[in-house]
Amino acid sequence: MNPFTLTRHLVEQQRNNAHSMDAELRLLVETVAHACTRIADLVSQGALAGVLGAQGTHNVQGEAQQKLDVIANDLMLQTAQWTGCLAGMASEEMTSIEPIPSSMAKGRYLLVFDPLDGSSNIDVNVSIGTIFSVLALPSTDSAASLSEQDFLQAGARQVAAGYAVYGPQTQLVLTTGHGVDGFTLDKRTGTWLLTNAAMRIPADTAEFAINMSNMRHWDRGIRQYIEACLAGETGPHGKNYNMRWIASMVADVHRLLNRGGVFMYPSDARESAKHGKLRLLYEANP
Ligand code: P6P
Repeated sequence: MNPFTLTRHLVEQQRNNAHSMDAELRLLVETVAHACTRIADLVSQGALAGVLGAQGTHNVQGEAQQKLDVIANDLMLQTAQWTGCLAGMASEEMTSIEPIPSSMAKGRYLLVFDPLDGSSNIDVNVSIGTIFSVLALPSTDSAASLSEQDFLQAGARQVAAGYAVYGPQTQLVLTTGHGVDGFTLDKRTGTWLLTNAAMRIPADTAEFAINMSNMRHWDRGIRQYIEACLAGETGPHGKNYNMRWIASMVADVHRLLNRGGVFMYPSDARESAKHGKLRLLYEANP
């Protein structure tokens, strides 16, 4: 059998969509997928590789960084920076943008990523993931004087996006603008194989994802919606629901892509959460 690999999928997408997908974007997506392969290996080793526990530092959001957060971040930088596809990178774990070293070839893309989403789950062996988003430089002359402003683009301007989820299987779900496709890592060969072509969120569902412990802080409208879900078949929705909250957005969203549902992290009355918790560039947009 000729397996349908990520490489073959991207070559066919480039052939069919040459106007929106060039060889550099194909190489960049494959390189990000390779970085996820390496991150998956370290995640699966955990204590055996000495990568668990806190780093002793905090990220720009003020969150305690885990060792694997920093390792995954550095892995992504080292794996992607040499490709000649990028003008720069930015991530949840870095306080400023990361231009490509002057000694390396540059390209017209920007890579934004959360190297390890769901860090609070690392040490208790619950699914976590890597989220990535690819943007194009807003203009060719931006490359010479790259700034944060070049990264602050609307989600609709992404040219590719996706995530890897490190769970019972290691899966990669991505789009280059032509549908969403899922791949499973064959760890024996280090190959991503197409296992979920043309993924679509099911129209019907019986699950919602929200952190219920924050309920007393929510706006009235959010509370009413969730109370209606909790009322089940005796309430306005006329059906019973399950609640799921993994505290790894990647894992919750992956379930939603497969089984339907809604993921919510609403802003609330607390000063620390009044703008919500999910970061636009490398969580919500991708
Ligand atoms: P809480 C992980 O840090 C994250 O950004 C998302 O992946 C996750 O859904 C959320 O935070 C969990 O937040 O407040 O429930 O721990």
